[in-house]
Amino acid sequence: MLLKNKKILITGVANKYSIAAGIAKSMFREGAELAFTFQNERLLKNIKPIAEACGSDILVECDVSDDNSIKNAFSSLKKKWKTFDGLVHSIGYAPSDQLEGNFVDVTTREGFKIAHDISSYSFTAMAKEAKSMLNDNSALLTLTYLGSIQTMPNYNVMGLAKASLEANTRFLAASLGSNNIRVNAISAGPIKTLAASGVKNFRKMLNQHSQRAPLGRTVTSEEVGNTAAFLCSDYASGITGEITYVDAGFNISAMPLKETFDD
Ligand code: NAD
Ligand code: 0WE
Repeated sequence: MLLKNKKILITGVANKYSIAAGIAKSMFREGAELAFTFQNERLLKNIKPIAEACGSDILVECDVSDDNSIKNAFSSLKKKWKTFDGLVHSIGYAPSDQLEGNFVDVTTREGFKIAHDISSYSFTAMAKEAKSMLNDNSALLTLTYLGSIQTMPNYNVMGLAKASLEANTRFLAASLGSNNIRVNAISAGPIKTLAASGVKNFRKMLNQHSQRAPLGRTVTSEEVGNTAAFLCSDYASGITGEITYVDAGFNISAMPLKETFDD
């Protein structure tokens, strides 16, 4: 029970395929008490059964594009939890027109602004509101992707936003270290979630991933969840400002596995 007596707030569950749902499952198994935020009413019906399965009846609306919504979310949470021990940020968004085509041709000022606002600034914004409610030995965690440091087709401005999110993780770690709050990120391999479902050639990307990754496969949300549970637990008390790859080793591999050359 890695997370016994830990209260953890989970953002970014859209449905059962969400990485945040895999994280919730692992954290609940490890004894954490959970609360959830949801982006809007439309998603509430998907999240309710997931929260219920994790023994939670704390569901608060939080649209991170709106400062008031963030403020209201934390004041609602405060009625249930005076203090808590962890926050999982599993939120990313860019307008769909930014995620298809040649980077320099499709990227706009507005698309750039939205991607960075929702995918990076929101982590700072939530940390700002959470700070006064976080206990000693708390942990913040966000989700990033390899597109922050390597190029690939179509990820485009999201890559820039993830680079910002990773720097954000380091600056938050430096900023909150003296409060004994750790801040880390998981860089997950590609997983078929709602955010991935509209992406062109996603199936082909999953195949490429399996061929190049040392483990010869993709990863699951539950595997990301297990690492998330560790990073938010006291077993990770010496880790902060770090990006941990949960990608079956893909990021260390420059070529497909030997076997794929043989045929
Ligand atoms: P998902 O669609 O299940 O989750 C994305 C979440 O972002 C949704 O719950 C959505 O409600 C939330 N969101 C978007 N705009 C928001 C707003 N304005 N306010 C509040 N919430 C908002 O997809 P996912 O793949 O689970 O994505 C979760 C995180 O994991 C994202 O940061 C994503 O970039 C990252 N990630 C995903 C993959 C992948 O391949 N699926 C890989 C690495 C990292
Ligand atoms: O971070 C992500 C998802 C990012 C994402 C996806 C969407 C699709 C729907 C952000 N915003 C939106 N907006 C939408 O309207 N991933 C790591 C998954 C992902 O997305 C890609 C990928 C991978 C991998 C987009 C293009 C290329 C690869």
